[in-house]
Amino acid sequence: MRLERAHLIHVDLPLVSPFETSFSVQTHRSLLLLRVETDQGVGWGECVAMADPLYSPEFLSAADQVITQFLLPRLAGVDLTAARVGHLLAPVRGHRMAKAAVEMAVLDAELRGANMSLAAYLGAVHDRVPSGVSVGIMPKVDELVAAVGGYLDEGYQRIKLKIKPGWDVEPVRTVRREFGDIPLQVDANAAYTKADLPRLKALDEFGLLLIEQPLEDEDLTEHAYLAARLTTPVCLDESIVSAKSAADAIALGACSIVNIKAGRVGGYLEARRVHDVCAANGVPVWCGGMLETGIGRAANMALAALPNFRLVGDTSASARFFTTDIITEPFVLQDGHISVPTGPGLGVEVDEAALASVTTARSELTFA
Ligand code: OSB
Ligand code: MG
Repeated sequence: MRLERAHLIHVDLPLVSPFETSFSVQTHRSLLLLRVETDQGVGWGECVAMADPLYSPEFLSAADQVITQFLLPRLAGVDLTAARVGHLLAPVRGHRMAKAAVEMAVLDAELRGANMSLAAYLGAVHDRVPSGVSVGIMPKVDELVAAVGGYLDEGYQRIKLKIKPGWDVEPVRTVRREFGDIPLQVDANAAYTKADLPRLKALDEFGLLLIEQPLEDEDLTEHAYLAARLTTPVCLDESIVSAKSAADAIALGACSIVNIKAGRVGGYLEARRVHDVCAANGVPVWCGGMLETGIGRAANMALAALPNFRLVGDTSASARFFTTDIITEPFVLQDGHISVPTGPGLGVEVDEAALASVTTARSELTFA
């Protein structure tokens, strides 16, 4: 397969409601889509970086630059397969979310040409995945209770509460009191330090499924310290950037569960390697989310259908974040589950006219 042309498409979509985490309040999702044209057809990728470098060091305008200047030129004039992309891009350090978008677009083009679904290519064993939801920090606990109640009514099978110092024990206690023994977990996005052990220990009494990324990305030793002292299992998100870092974190005792986001680890192929390393160590994984459009959501459903995705993920319906997923047909909740696409490649069709209506910037690159 030969790369002929690429389009970088910046999009802005309003969110159905503000999404607050320990690091930001989002009212809309700015995102970057990548459309590649090859001699075998078109492929789509989505870059999960956010507008600002607050969740991870990557951010959208930097992703555009690194894809344009350093990543796509390395694929030009090469006999391309998705499996070769990682090696071709390896000399460029970091920028995993940008690399993941490139690999995803190549994968989509290749698999469409081969008439194979991403789920089949990755080794999926389920045709639908259970759906969980990540619930943001709210101005008042009452509003949180109303939001959680709404999601449970819709059929979501697991609730994740975003926490930060000052918004932790109280909201968790209230949600437990209101909704009883629901599958419940929390995500701190690195907002605590080792000195917060007593505060985090106070969450133990609520029987949470896990606590996600309490400490800084690089604090593996500190996570191990915490994990040895909490009864709530520690799960890592930001800290896990590769299969190697997953192996290291497990060996250190820094976590007993891993959140897999393909963008964070450099692509769906590395995500599968993270899955395999965790499976080999008896560590269950679940699929994280980054407020994806239907393009990224489609790929996440395929990934989440692998056998070691034993916990419910942030695999929500499109309507969790967007009124209309005007990029692709929306992913909908049926009986608390979402169907894994079966069509070739990502298995979704991009509505290019609708996409044009939300595009804020677009550039085109041509390759010889
Ligand atoms: O830490 O999991 C996270 C969204 C943006 C950045 C980081 C995170 C999140 C979420 C998941 O919590 C949201 C989703 O369902 O896409
Ligand atoms: Mg997280």
